[in-house]
Amino acid sequence: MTINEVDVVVVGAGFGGLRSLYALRQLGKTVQVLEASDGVGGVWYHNGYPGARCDVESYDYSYSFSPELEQEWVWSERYATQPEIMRYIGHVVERFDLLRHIRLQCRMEEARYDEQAGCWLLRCSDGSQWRARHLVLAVGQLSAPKAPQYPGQSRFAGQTIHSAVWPKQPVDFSGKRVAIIGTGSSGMQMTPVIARQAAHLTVFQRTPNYSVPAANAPVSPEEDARVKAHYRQRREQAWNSPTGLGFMPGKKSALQATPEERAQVYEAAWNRLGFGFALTYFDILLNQAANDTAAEFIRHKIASVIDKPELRDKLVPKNHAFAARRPSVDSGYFQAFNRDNVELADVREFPIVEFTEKGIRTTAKEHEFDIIIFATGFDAFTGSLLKPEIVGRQGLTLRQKWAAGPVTHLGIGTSDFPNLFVLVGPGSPSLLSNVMVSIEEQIDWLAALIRHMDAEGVVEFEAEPEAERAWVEHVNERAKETLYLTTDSYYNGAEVKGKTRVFMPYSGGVRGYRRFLRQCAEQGYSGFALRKVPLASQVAAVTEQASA
Ligand code: NA7
Repeated sequence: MTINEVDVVVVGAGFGGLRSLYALRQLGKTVQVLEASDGVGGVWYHNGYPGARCDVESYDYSYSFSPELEQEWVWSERYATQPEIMRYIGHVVERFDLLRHIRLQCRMEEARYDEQAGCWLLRCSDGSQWRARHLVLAVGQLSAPKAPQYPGQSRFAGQTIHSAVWPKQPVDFSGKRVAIIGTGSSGMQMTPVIARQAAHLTVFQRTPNYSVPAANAPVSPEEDARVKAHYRQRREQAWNSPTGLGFMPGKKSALQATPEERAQVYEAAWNRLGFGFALTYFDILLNQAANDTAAEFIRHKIASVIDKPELRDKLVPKNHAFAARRPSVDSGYFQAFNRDNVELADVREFPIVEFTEKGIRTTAKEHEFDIIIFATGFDAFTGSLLKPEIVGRQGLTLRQKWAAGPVTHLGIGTSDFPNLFVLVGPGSPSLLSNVMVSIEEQIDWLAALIRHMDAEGVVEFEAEPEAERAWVEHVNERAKETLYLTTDSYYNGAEVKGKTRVFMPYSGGVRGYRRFLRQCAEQGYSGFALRKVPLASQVAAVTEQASA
């Protein structure tokens, strides 16, 4: 069996993988992208449910590496829909001639580090094998869908769909009785759209979620020209903002403002800012009392658009701090419940008992459906990283190494797994940031590291155990300053039963994170061992000398 040789293998052809491919090709490296599915686009390729839309503004959720690309691409809406994002991805792939380096329907099943040679050996689902100095895991943080298993699930005679494995053919909801299980961003986005098409829609809610209106709108040619005339400044602002979204936190504490002032500030943010609402005062995510003021405002806003009094109390979130789990940025979710054909099923009050041939039986009654949609989210952060067998030094697997939670230095590499680079994974700002900013920051940093390795004749880089212990501690310390630890969420591993409970993303912001990356590089990649001869070969040589 031939083993294909390249400098770098990138796993995943989503935004991260494509950007990695571009950056590493620019370095002059031979790069192979391996993608399990039959198309590029990663999570966007699969999440084609009705209403799927980015919750970050289009101009910010796009690549910044090419001013020409920035200028020529025209976004039609403030928040791009999934089809428009897919068109953008298609354009990027074609414009930068990326497709010929991507192998589709090729799932990396095993990666094994060859300690003597200092390179990775990969085995894939299509039988292909690869050898590469560097392995970049760009597998996504929300790409391993999860769904509960109910008794009788296979008995259901209708169609069952997961929001993250959406069929490529359009689903016809007209005249259908539809169920959505889950009220995270996916459930909240699809609800108003499906409600308009279906005969009847039942939304099964476990935890009422906070949401801020998207205030989505078409982009006018004037607006487009205005943004493009100052695109660099806009990017600078995003890079220098804590979340990469361009919003700077207010200088004041929410508790210093008078109730009238707060009402004004919150009202203005509510009508325009989406996620930026959480930064109106600097302490909304740091202090419970400050958070209460924002949460109270939102509860009032949500209740005010719900016509049915009996639903207000059920739909209004109350048991967790605003933004301690990811809020949604919606377009008419709560208003959808004013329709006669939309029903809420509260699974905390009446849990789902089983699936039947006709639908779902709760402790209250049997609901009949033609289509049941699982909008139940993902095994976040580590789900896709731990799926393949990744074997580092001495047979140690990544699953074993991270059994008590992911351990990385700077969210990038982990000891015993040299030349392995995790893109926007645990320990990096990742899902707490505009992920596009984080992707570009990290991959440009890796490209610089590889350039440095080449210049110095270094063949192996590896996180040092002491450095990764210190980084994990720092990630935890930063999280303790926030309200993120006050509730269960996918940030802390609570989304999957039995998953180790640790806080995974870095909450110190993209600006602070960039400082760490720069400092690390300036100090000769401190915290990473850089070796001109692979460690195992050095050890072998010393042993040989000693025995001679
Ligand atoms: P999320 O945000 O993880 O939401 C999943 C939803 O599914 C959430 O409301 C869950 O309730 C619910 N869920 C999960 N399991 C169950 C069961 N067993 N019964 C009832 N309800 C359940 O995933 P999304 O796909 O919506 O969004 C993912 C990200 O995409 C989002 O954060 C944005 O970044 C974009 P819970 O809250 O756990 O009680």
